[in-house]
Amino acid sequence: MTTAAPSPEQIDSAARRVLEDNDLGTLVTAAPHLYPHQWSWDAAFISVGLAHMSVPRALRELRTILDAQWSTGMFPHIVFSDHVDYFPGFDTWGTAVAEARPSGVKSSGICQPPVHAYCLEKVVRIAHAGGGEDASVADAFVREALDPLHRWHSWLSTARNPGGTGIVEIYHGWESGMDNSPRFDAIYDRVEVPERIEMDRTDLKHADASERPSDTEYQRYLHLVRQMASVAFDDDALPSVMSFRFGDIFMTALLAVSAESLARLADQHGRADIASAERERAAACRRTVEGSVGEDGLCRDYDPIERTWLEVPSLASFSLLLCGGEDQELLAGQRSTLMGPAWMGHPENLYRLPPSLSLDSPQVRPPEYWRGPVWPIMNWLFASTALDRGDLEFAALVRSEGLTQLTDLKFGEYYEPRTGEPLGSHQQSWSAMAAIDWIT
Ligand code: 9YW
Repeated sequence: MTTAAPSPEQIDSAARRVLEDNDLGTLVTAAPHLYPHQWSWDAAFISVGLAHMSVPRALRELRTILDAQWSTGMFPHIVFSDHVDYFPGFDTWGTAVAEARPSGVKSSGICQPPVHAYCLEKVVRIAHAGGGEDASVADAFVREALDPLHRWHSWLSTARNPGGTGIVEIYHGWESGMDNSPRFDAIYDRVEVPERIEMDRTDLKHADASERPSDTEYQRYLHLVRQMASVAFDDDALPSVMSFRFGDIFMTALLAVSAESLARLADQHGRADIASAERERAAACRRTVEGSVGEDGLCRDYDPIERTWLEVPSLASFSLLLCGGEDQELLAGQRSTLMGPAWMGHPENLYRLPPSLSLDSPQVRPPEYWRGPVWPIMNWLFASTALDRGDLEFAALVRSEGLTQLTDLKFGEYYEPRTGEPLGSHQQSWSAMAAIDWIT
C-alpha cells in the first residue's frame, strides 16, 4: 500500500514545528544537534519563515544579529548559544581578544554572505500584508536597522576589498557559506598546516563522515582561524597574514541584491543618504559580477594573489541570476545553462533543481556537502530572486520541484540529487523556512 504524499498544509505545519523546536527564545539554532547556535545567513533566511508565524519573533531573530555586530560593521558568522557540544566553539575561535567584538556577545570572527537586508525586506512585506501592529513594529525595527545594515555593507565594500577589485574578498571558505565547494580547492592547497591541530569533530556524532568535510580539510579550516587570532582579527592585518584569500563572486552578487533591498527600505523611511549610497553599491557590484563572466557565459571567482580568474563551475557560477545585470543575453545564457542537461535538467537528477555542482563535474562527490547535493535553501534563494526579477517560470518550477522534495518531511540540510535522500542534518531550520515561505 502506498501512502499519499503530505498535503501543503501538512508540510507547512511540520516545517513550523521545526522552527518552534529549534527556537531558543532569542535565536533559532541552524539545526538541532549538528548546529546548536545562530548562523548569520541562516538566521536572516529563518526570519522570513518566522515572520509567517510571528512578526515580533522574526524581528527578535534579526535583533540578535544586530546585537552581535562588531564595531567594524561585521556581522559574525556564528552567535554562540550556551550549548557546548560544538566544535570549534567560542574558546577555540579565540575572539575573546578581538577588540571589535561586543563584549557581551560570544561570536566567531568571520562573516557569512550578506542576505540580511534582502530578508528583512521580505519580513517587512509580510508584516505589511498582515497590517496593524505587525506593520508598525516592523517599521520601527527598520528605522533602527538601517544604519547597522549600511555599516555592514560598507565594511564588506572596504575592509573586504583590499585590492580594489570590487569583488568581496574572503579569508575562510566558511565565509562563503559553501564551505567545501571545489571553488576553493586551489586556494586551500596553499594552506600549509605546520603541525597537527587538536580537533574534536563533534559534527561526526551528528552526520555521516561521508557527507562532511575530511580531517585534512578541517585542519586547514582551523589553521586559518589561528592565523586570524594571531592578529586579534584585525581587518588591516588580515590580508598579509592569511594564506587563504579568495575573491567571492557569489558574495558580491548577494551584496548587490541586499544593497538594492536596503536602498528601497531606506527610501521608505526618508533616508536618502543611505538609499543613494546603497544603490551605487548595488550597481557597482552588479557590474563586477557581469565583468566576471568568462567565455562559457558563467561567472568566475577571483584569485587575488595570482590576480587570475578561477574557472571552477559550481552553483556560484550562476550568480548573475541572483543579482541581475544590464546584459540580457548573458542572463538568458546563464538561465538556459542552469536549466539545461548538465545542471537542473541532468537526466540522472530526481528533481529539476539547481545542484551545488553539476553531476558531470570532475569534482562531484555526492553525498558530500557542497560537492554535488541539492540545498533547499539555495532552491529558495534562486527561486526568490528569479521571482523578484519577474522570471515567473523559473521560480514556479523550482518552487514546485523544491516542495516535492520536501514532502519527505525530513527538512534535510541537503539532498542527494539522484536518489532524493536527505543528507547532513535533518530538521534543518532554513530548509523548513523554504517550505513555510513557499506554502504560506
Ligand atoms: C559546518 C549552518 C551552516 C551554514 C553553512 C553550511 C554549514 C557549518 O552549516 O556550515 O560546520 O559545516 O555550509 O552555509 O550556514 O547551517
